[in-house]
This record gives sequence, structure tokens and C-alpha cells, in this order.
Amino acid sequence: MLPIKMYSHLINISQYLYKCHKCLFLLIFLVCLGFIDGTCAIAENLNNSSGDIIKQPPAEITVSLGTAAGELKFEPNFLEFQSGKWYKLVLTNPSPVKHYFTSKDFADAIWTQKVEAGNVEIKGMIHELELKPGAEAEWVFVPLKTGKYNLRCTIPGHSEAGMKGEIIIKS
Ligand SMILES: [Cu+2]
Repeated sequence: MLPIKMYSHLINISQYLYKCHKCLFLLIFLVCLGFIDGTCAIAENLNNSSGDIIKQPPAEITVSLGTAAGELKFEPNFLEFQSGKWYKLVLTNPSPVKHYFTSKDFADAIWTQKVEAGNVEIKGMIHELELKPGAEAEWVFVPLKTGKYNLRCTIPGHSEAGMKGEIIIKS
């Protein structure tokens, strides 16, 4: 990360400082400055790369957990994402009972930026979301690993009654 010019500059300084033991700490200080500079450059690169994805608004997909009539199903029950794209998955529960959006392997195959529900924003790994009747949550993420993943509601009897689906991440 350090420009070569800066390294040779540091070597020149070190040769000079070698004669002066008392100034050794100054050399260490300068080397440390170099490391800080290198770390900053990496952070800047990361910001730039994620910035490229986040420049566009996320593609929005809404999934209903159950229906207002009380049917036990996801609507739609088939979701397709493209790896490397930015998505906002809006989950709603219009039904009279609570439901889960559970797809552990899918959750492991994406990078979650945040989950927003009410006035709360949750950052970090998310594996499962529980939505109470009338609740809404937004899951913002970037799919990373292609594959086919199972989706289900983990409340006893719900997936058996049809509350399951499939998620695909394609390249
Ligand atoms: Cu359910």
C-alpha cells in the first residue's frame, strides 16, 4: 500500500537515524505512520467497492407471510436473486397469526447490510425473522453465493400446510 518512493525515503531516514540511537523511537514512529497510511488505503478501497453497489437504489421485492384470509403460504413462494446485486426484501404479515421467514442457508449465502423494522435497524448476521400479525420488516442485503435454498415458516404445522418456498441465487 505504501508507495515505493516512501519506502526508499524511510530507508534513507533509517540509515541516517542508525547513527543516532536516541532517535530510534522516531524511526519506529515513522514506520507506524506508514502502516496507518496502508490501513487507511485498504479501508478506502473497501468503501469504494461497496459504494459501487450502493450507488444504485436496491431492487425491491415484497413477500407476504400468510394472507389476510389466514392461508398458510408465502406469496410469492419462489424468489430469485442475482449475486452481487443490492436488494431490499420487504416482508409483511397481513394474516391474523405470527409467522417466521426462515432460510438459514440462504442467510449464510448473503451479506446483510441491515434489517429495519419499526424504528429499529439491526446490523449483522440475521438467520430468521419473526413477524407478528400486521408487522413489516425490510431486509437489505447483497447475495454472495449462488445456490438453491429452502424457505419455510418454523411454526409447527405451518410448513406442512404449505408455508414453504424456494430461494435461488444465480450468478
Ligand atoms: Cu407461519
